[in-house]
Amino acid sequence: MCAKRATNLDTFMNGVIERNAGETEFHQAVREVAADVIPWIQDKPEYIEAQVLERMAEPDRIVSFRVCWEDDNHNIRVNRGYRIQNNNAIGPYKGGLRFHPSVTQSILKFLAFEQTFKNSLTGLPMGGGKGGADFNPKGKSNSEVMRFCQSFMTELYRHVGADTDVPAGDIGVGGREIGYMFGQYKRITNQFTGVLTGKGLEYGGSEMRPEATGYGASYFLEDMLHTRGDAIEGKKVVISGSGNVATFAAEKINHRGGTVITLSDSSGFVHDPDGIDIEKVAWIKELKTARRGRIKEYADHFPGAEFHEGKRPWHVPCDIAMPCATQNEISEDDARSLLSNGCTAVSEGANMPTDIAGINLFLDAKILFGPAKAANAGGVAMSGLEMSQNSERRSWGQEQLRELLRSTMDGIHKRAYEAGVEADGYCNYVRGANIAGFKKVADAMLAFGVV
Ligand code: NDP
Ligand code: 2IT
Repeated sequence: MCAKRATNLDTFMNGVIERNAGETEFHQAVREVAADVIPWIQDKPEYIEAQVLERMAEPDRIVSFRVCWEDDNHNIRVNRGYRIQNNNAIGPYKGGLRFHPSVTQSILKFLAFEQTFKNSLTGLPMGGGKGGADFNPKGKSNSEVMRFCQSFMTELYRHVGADTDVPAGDIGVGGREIGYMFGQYKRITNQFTGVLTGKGLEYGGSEMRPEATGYGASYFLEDMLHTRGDAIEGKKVVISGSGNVATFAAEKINHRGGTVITLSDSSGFVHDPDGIDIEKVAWIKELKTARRGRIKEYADHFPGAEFHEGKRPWHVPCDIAMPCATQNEISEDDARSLLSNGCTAVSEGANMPTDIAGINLFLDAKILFGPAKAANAGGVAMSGLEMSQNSERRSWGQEQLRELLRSTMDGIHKRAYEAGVEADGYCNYVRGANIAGFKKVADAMLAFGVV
């Protein structure tokens, strides 16, 4: 690794691929950042000599462990749990936990790497981490989920802490799972600390944390539109997913006078040309959280809506797209179809939802493209504010937090805009977010010397 300094993208990526064989999602996330950072550091030898990018692409620590639990039929089940502690140069490791059968080390490494830049962009003192397990919460009883979460925390607790590493939710980890894990952490350590965020309001959670990612991605979209003197009002918006991020994004788009025409889950998408209004969004939230149902049921319940099995929504004509489900859900073909149908803005609520070829098409077409590490940073930013409230042992009011979320997203937009605006006035927010996110972490690492 020492011989391959970050002076050339291919040489750098060959090293990353060799050391992380088969971890394609991790390669993709690193390549996307390196493609912007390597040209930018060419006239900044301090970063090249200190091998800062190489160090950022090598997690500080990877913890992997067995999680045993007993299902309702008394079968013993075995899953694999992880925590990737990527970088704590600017604050304790911070990032979500994902419970999904597709979870691998590669996926969590890409997420922990991205989180490092995202957290830096928020302006708050948080390092980057991510974790989770290949556990599938779908179809499991509450008792099974509780036993899994307790077993998971029985190992994780020794690696985390309010000043060390503060996990939160992600796919498959919401309020229910955070509650079970916090309860187990408290039971094992006999300490009530801010070790997790996304907690319930009764036990140290923050107002606005559930809303923060989806609302934040809509605010980022709004900030991008404002640079062109435009607004969300009157726009047709295609959204994927129907979980935490998607439903709160849909709610905020409605507040701003936009029309949401699709939502989805892993079985397919629903298209409602009349618009998925606030009442319908509330119905979906109840369906997906309390009843743990499928989006297909929406089309049975609301006349005029159609369910498209096994399909993604990107071929439905729209003005704006908000991918809010999972990684690589917008392929090059999907991006082409969005562009040819007139889409002029994309705000990524999910992490790495657009593949590199898709991103390049959007940038070449010079549409407004808000990359995940900027657009969805509202969630982790509100987690940072939950940490502050926990440290103070006080809870701030909803109105104050609502304003803080809005101003934090403005700050993220400003940092990405200033580092990404080009000579012709077009803003490449991908480059802006990568460079602004990199600089703060890199400067902290330089201050520490060789560690
Ligand atoms: P949820 O578990 O609440 O919802 C996930 C949604 O995405 C569900 O509708 C789910 O469908 C769908 N989905 C998940 N995996 C797939 C897949 N492989 N193919 C198609 N659809 C899929 O998660 P969140 O809303 O919290 O997370 C969504 C995205 O946002 C993720 O990329 C996450 O990393 C990102 N994110 C989340 C933040 C947060 O604060 N929660 C913060 C920043 C980013 P189904 O029900 O069928 O599984
Ligand atoms: O991807 C993300 O930013 C999250 N899942 C939220 C992380 C957090 O610590 O709130």
